[in-house]
Amino acid sequence: MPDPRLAELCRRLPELRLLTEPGDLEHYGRDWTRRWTPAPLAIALPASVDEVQAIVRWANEQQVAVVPSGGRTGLSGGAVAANGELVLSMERMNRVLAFNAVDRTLTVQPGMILQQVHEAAREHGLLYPVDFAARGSCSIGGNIATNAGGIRVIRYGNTREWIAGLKVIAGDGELLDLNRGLIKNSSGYDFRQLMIGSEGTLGIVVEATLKLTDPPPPSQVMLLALPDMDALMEVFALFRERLALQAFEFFTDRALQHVLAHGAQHAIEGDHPYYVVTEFDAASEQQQETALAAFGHALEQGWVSDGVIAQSEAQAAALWRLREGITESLAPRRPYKNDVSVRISAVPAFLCEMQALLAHEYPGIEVVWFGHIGDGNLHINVLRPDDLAEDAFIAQCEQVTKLLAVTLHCHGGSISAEHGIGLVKRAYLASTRSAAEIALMRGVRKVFDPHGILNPGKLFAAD
Ligand code: 2HG
Ligand code: ZN
Repeated sequence: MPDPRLAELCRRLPELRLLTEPGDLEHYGRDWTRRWTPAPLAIALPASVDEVQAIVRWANEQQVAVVPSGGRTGLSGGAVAANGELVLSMERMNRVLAFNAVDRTLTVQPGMILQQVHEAAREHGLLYPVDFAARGSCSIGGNIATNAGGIRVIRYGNTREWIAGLKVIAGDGELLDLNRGLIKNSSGYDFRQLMIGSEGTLGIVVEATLKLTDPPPPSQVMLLALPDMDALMEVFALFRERLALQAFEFFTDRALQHVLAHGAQHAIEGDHPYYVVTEFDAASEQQQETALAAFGHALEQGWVSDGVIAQSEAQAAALWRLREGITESLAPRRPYKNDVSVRISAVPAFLCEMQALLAHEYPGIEVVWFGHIGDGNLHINVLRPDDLAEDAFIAQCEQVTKLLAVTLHCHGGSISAEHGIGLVKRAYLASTRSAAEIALMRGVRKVFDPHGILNPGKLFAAD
């Protein structure tokens, strides 16, 4: 017997592609967290703004919750549908709609894969600079929903900086055309910015106008081996001062071992506790010499134990793989993840406290650290020991996250730097945002989504 609500949806939108097979429900009902059992009502794959709008109107009338869905590469449960929701997959809305050479903007549909956005910008001799390891699978709509950051924030900032305009279907079904690509617009509240990072709780992005920029100058990629954390911060300060950095990423030896076991090729002999992959402008011989001199200075000071500069694009890609392959190499272990940030100036003190905390709270448990040290964002992946049941493991990790949240609070940091709050970090939102802010967030949500149908339970518990 078909669900009467779905029958009504099909009556209204006879052309809508709707999936209800168990395999599809499972596939579209989960993200990379793999912690919740997917249980959506159905999957809708709209092909137009009109269809999205009609679905949202139907959802309001039928009181069906809607989970907006992109590439589902999220790590915070933001795209999980485990409670009979309708998953609204944007994967068929995946085209470039317009390029404007004068404005230097690219207007795209939300289901476009990030890598295709990069390629489309490149075809016009320009760059869309937000970039990270999931580029081949994540969608631009999901990037906007989480204000995605990644590996080049140090140079280009987060997704937020690159959105010139958004078309959005709000929770009540209204189509909003936000900012329309304007650079200057001092006409009241900027709802475009409010939508960015709202994790699908205020509206569904149906079109995005992205800013593009000049392609980066030729660069070089360097892998460094370091003896300790203090050295890491010294090298960062030195390189930031002398070089034009495009990226400065770090990982520990533990992280490296996982990537190597996953097929990556190492480039430095011997055992070293920490590594950095950095990329910097190297258009001129002078810039290349400056980089070598900075490396030499770090070596003399004992901040760096060894290093290698990529001699070809293939070698640069191989060095990057050591950093970018970490998440994938750990994925089979389904790690418990923390994605935290502090101001760059607070990194050394925070790292010190966090190291002590984790060593104390996770004795005998493998903890893998890596991240975007250049912008204050650290990833902490905790691996479940074989002899510990999943539930007990998560309970232990949640206890530690509470302590971590307190430490973060003391340093003025954030419990989610770039993955979003979703379901995973919901209980800790109050460590980063004040009670007054959360009350306002709930109020804003009511304005945009009066019936609470958009991604309920994500970011904060449903009313
Ligand atoms: C990265 O920086 C991603 O590689 C994933 O943000 C981080 O897996 C993680 O914890
Ligand atoms: Zn990251």
